[in-house]
Amino acid sequence: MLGSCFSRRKFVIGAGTLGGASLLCQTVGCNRSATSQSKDAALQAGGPADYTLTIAVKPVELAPNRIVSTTTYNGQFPGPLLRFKEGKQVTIDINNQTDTPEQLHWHGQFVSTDVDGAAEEGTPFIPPHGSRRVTFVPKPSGYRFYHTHVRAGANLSAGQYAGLVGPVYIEPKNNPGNYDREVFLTLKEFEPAYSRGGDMAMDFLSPATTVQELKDSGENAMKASLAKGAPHGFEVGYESFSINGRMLGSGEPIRVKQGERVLFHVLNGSATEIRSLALPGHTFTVVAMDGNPIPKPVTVPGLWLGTAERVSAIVEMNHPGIWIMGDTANDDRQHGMGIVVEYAGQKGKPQWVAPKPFHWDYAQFGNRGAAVPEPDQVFEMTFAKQNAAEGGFNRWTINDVAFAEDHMRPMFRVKQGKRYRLRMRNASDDIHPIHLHRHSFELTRVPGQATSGVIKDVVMVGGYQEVAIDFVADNPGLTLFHCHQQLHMDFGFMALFEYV
Ligand SMILES: [Cu+2]
Repeated sequence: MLGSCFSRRKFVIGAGTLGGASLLCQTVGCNRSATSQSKDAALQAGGPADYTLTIAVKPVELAPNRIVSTTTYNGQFPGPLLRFKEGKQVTIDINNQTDTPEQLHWHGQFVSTDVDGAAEEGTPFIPPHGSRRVTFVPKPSGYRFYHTHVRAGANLSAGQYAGLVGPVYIEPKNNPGNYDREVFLTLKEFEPAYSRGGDMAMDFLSPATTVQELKDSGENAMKASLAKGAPHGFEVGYESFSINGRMLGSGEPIRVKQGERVLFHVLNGSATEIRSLALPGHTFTVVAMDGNPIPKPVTVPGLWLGTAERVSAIVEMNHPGIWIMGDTANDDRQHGMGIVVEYAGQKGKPQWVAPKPFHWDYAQFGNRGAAVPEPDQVFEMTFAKQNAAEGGFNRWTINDVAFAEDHMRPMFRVKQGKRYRLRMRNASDDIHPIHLHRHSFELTRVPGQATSGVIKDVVMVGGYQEVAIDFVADNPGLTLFHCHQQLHMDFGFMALFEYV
């Protein structure tokens, strides 16, 4: 056991690029036998795996004249759709044909720390030119996904800037779905580059209620930094935009028939961006968020998704034509963020009609104002930005602590079976899609209003806004909490929960 831990530690230090991992043995202890357990599991499972995922650099044809080289699963983007059955154990071999250690994170699933795919929790790396076999029981049912979970830092070809994203669907034991067919859409940008300012949508979250104290604090910090002559911290922009790895107009259209009810499973697979999606003349009836059914279906004019969020929505095909389903941001759509929806028997050029601006109010999907159980404990969290503080990158803090190699110690302690509330206060002007590993949470307060019944694993916390989420500590082991925006998580925006 000690041997495996030491060798992993040595290997991690040798790899050099993985922030936070080298202190793992010291901070979380060497008495776990994760590596040897996984080997045992491989031996016991024997025989071939149910699935094999191979990580390798491959060309991806976004359009006939736009072929990018990026790291993929099985040479394709997105990675293959994995359809699991809830409660039926699966064995997956993950091969890493790259020169760097990898982590494959099973986003939204209640798995163990050995399988989850986060070095910060103690998951062993998939070594360069090596492989790892994982075995787990998929749950909960619904729309999940898998993606890489390594620090990219300043390397725009690493982490989720690459093509390491793929959808998972866990079939429920009973499927009550009232639809004719399913279509999976993964939204993802390619060819990233740094910039000094963003053009990220900011004003779509509703209501726009902000907290003056947070605003004062964030604005004062920014003013002080700029007064000292600091530039704005780096942001990331992209050259190419795609749905299912094809730029608008380059891939096969979605072919539909009038009257069909199509269930779209939409994933924002971006490393850093927030996306919108609209289909002219049609509405979306949202039935699940992050794979979890909402209390009752809600019809909206379009969707907004923070990084790593998923929405499952039924579109009734009742407006024949050839349409562009795409991002409402003209520039992003014109650079590829869209897909053609083609009704049978219709001809002509795909049409885009800009929708009226629509807002995104999480509370509309829940039970407005309904009571939720009182938590056993409330954790207060304040998120803050230190402008351009780390080599030109913004540094991010939770309660004034930036997660880093020397700050790997768990910040929050939970007891199994207890219910916790995270009161998240954003003292920055950026939107943060916040993610909790290995657990789901319930939205209990979104800006200005109480809510219940919406179960998610990512939620956007708007600039200077406050959001509360509740979760039950029901999956022991170190649990990572972080902003899913790669530039934020890589520069401090993480914390660990430990079970005590
Ligand atoms: Cu963030």
